[in-house]
Amino acid sequence: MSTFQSFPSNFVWGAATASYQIEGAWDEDGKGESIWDRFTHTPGHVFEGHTGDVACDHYHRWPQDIELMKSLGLRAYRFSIAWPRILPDGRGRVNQAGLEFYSRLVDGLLAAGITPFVTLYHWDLPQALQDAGGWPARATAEAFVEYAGVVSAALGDRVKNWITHNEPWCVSILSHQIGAHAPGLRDTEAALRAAHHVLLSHGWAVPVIRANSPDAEVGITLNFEWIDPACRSAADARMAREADGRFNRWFLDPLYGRHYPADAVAGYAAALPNGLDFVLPGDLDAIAAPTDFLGLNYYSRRVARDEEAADNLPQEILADRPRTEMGWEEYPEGLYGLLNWLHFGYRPPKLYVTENGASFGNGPDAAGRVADTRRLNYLRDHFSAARQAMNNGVPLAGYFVWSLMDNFEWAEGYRQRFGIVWVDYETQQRIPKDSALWYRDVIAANGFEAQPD
Ligand code: IFM
Repeated sequence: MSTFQSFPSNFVWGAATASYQIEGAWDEDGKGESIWDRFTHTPGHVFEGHTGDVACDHYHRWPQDIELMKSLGLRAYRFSIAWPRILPDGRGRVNQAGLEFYSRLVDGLLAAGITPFVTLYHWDLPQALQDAGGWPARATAEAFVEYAGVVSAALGDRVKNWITHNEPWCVSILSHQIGAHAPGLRDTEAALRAAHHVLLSHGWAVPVIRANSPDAEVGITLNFEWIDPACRSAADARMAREADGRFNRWFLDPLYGRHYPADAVAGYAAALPNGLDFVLPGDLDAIAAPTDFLGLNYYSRRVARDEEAADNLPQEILADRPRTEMGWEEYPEGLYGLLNWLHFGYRPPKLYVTENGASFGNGPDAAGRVADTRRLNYLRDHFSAARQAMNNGVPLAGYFVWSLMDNFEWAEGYRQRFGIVWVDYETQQRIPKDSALWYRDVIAANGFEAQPD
């Protein structure tokens, strides 16, 4: 019996990257400093002091990279714009050279028959705005709207798919509470202020982008974890609910007009002595601006476990699951669960998987082949999960593999490789891995064998 999983003919098969992770050219052609330039240039933040100064040198090699995408048959390419290339000081003076770089890239993609999906903010805030208070300051949300206006006015005639922000959880909590990403703060209240201003800037920018880019579709990308309690104890169930509130619903609920979730607000009470005083009248309406799609980034699930509970499972029995080299559990069922939950619970008009992929370090063998079988299997299992959710009526319109090529993996530097294309950082040679060649065939056939011989 055939197990061929076919997809709708207009399904958007793509791959994704982000500016700081691939471009390099960190100080060329009038670009201003970003918080990631500052963070990586300060010792102690990133694995072995790696930086994005050169990265994949995509700033200079983009024509070849478009050829690479074409050779894989990609229908769409999701990339982000480096804000400080456009507005080196965050606001005010526009750097035409920066706009021209992205304009050429967009033209090149369109000429190759590849639809550009532009993310406006994938974490490289101009350092000048950080110096003025960064995302915890409301003025940064105003600056974002100015930036979104400049970019959408310049590219909006050709770019018709816009993502305002990538992963507000990372921008706020990971960067301002946990301190693992730029600007490296450890302050929960600042993190929640940052989260609010990121969401607010999204809501304010939506009508501006629509005005500048007629017929465009506009959305936002959140990162989700599927969260399960470790066992059926009440304590674990509480932990799972709390993690879901902080990780998923804190961002999702306000976008869909439901305010910040009351249980999570209560859980943060100690960190918020002044409550949600940063939420001003009108903000929640602005954040809930109707969008055309929701982007979902999915990698793994989290198992919530109350360390203190007496009736809890021992930690060891939870550890025995396949994991990627990031230590993230491979759990395609979580993607299925999340797609159903988002569709039936929130009803976005359309969904995209804007990122999904896995870090495995396999490199070229003597013949130059990169046999990344585990990544290929990971992708196939997750595509299958997505297809199953679509069978339930989930309006999934496309899927972007993370990532087109190996690149700078933030605090992990270059030691984690998420690409379907191998990058030799010494020579900048690109080699499509087995997963890329398989993906090329999936796109060509618009589907795949779920259980290959
Ligand atoms: O590399 C990142 C990307 O920038 C955002 N989402 C998760 C990826 C893997 O960690």
